[in-house]
Amino acid sequence: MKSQQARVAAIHDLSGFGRCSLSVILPAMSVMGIQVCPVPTAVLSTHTGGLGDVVFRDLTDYILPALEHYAALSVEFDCIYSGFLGSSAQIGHCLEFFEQYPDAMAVVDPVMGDHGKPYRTYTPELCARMGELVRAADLITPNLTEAAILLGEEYPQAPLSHVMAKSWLVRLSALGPRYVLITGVELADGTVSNLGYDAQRGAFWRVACDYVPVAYPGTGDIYASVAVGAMLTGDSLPIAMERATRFLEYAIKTTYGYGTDPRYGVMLERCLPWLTQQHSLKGYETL
Ligand code: PXL
Repeated sequence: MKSQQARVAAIHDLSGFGRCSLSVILPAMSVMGIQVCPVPTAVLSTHTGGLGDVVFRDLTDYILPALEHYAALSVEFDCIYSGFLGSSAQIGHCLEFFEQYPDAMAVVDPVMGDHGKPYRTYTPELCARMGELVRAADLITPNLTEAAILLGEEYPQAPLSHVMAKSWLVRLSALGPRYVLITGVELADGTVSNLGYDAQRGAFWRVACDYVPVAYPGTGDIYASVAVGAMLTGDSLPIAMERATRFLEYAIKTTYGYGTDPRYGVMLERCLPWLTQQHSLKGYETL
């Protein structure tokens, strides 16, 4: 059963409030014309970023039966995209998804932490096993915190030189993935940039972001889903990176202008139509 539209299995949590994970991935990719099939790893009342006592229901025992059902139906996927995982056993289940669909693009957003710290539910064991998943990926989208954890490096306290940034990209790709995207990197040239590397072409890219003095949850999920959605609909890597970066700049600035509680996430609903429009994207640079 091959569909005309790209079809993605998204193995992420479903957080009811706070605009992250499946709650933002589904609308963002859908509006780009991609069919997203959610495979929830856990159901949470909110994200884990400062909204109090989260109600958390683990769905570890759901993932493999769901995979078996899709295989029995001969449903095909163009991409398997994993994100926030609720237990270390789920790493193995994601690997089984990748094995069942060897032709699908394997995307791993190695969700583990932000701002130099792991998220509350991410144990050292879960972080260690995330490396296994990264080895099986074609494309990974860590933020700088996650890149440091994957490389066993300290979170950088000073801006990264271009040489260091390139070395991190190459070392991450040496773990397995052809494409590496690192988000939110403060570079020594004074910019905060999203970086990209295509190991097959030996090509390094960067897209500089406008700085806004506030951090919203879910922006990494939106970045990864728009960048992956753009690649699945034919964009080159640097254009996909730029589309995702420009969209987030727009969503963050829209939200910042209203002064809403940052823990509630970006006002995605107001901004989604941007993703249906043509934009002239020519702001990427080589790194
Ligand atoms: O956006 C990453 C993310 C996804 N899922 C949950 C989270 C977070 C970040 O805080 O808490 C449940």
